[in-house]
Amino acid sequence: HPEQQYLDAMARVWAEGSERIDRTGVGTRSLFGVTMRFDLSDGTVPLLTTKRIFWKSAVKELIWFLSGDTNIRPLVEQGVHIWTDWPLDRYRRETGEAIDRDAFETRLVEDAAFAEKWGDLGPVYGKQWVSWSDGKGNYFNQIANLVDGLRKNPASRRHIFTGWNVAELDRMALPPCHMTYQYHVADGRLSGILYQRSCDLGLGFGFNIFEAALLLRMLAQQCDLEPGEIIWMGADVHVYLNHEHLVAEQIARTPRPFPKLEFNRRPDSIFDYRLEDFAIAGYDPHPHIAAPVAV
Ligand code: DHF
Ligand code: TMP
Repeated sequence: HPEQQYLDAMARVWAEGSERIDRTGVGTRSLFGVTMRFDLSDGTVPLLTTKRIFWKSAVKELIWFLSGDTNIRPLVEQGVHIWTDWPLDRYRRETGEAIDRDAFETRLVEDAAFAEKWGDLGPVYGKQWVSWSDGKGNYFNQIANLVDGLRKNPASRRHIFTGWNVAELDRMALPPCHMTYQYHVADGRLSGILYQRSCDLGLGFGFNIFEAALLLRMLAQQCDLEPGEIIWMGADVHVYLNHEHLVAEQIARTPRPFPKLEFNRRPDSIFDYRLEDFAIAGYDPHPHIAAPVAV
């Protein structure tokens, strides 16, 4: 089963990873340089089955990236809480106010001015993907250029977009983790590589690999190509020390078949997808396992 690649990586990082105190202070075990490959040609997508992944949240996050937005307000409005901890942390640090998470989210939704001031992550993914600035008034839509390039010059070796804008890193709440994507067309099939500089195997990975596969399927649909493979290359691949229960439980489970993704329509452009366009069929995961996120 292709999910075994993930379970093996988890077990190996836990058993052999070098232990260090990381930026968050939680501590991790980490290995450097891990590769996984997932075949998408049969219509399946790598949505983990050894623990439920809230895949609708992942779809909403991907659509939010493509909208160019970097403010978490629209995510919170849609019931997606995965980014709340970072603006919340900044708010608490800068105001000294001991606001709880729910109250902070309520304020973001109800108060537009508050959300503008406190809900923004800085020039993260969305900004770099669709309106990378050269600082001289020129903006680059890397995603539109990618689609154009795949259509007009499929054999190119330059189908790349990246969030790693060196000039703006210091203004980002977090520098991009899933940072560079490259695509390749062969025999009418689209394949992709995601280079992830830093990977939280317990929490982030399940979202990151699924969204990379979704994006590939969307690009294939827009460019009239068949899906090939999604290849994942992780650099610092780690498990947080407070995820021991997650590792133990998850690697003891047997993976079930990956679900299939179908599109309910063909949107006019890569920027017009909505949640209702995605149909995930046959997703029958083991139960969710809660684990704390290191901020
Ligand atoms: N920091 C760290 N330490 N790990 C991350 O994975 C991470 N990911 C970020 C931002 N910073 C990060 C953005 N993506 C969750 C999933 C993805 C994500 C952030 C958080 C998460 O907490 N997932 C839980 C709960 C999901 C939910 O409530 O919907 C999970 O069990 O999947
Ligand atoms: P870092 O910036 O110090 O590397 O910390 C980022 C942490 O967040 C690290 O544990 C990796 C994790 N992460 C993911 O795994 N996937 C993601 O999509 C994001 C945003 C973060």
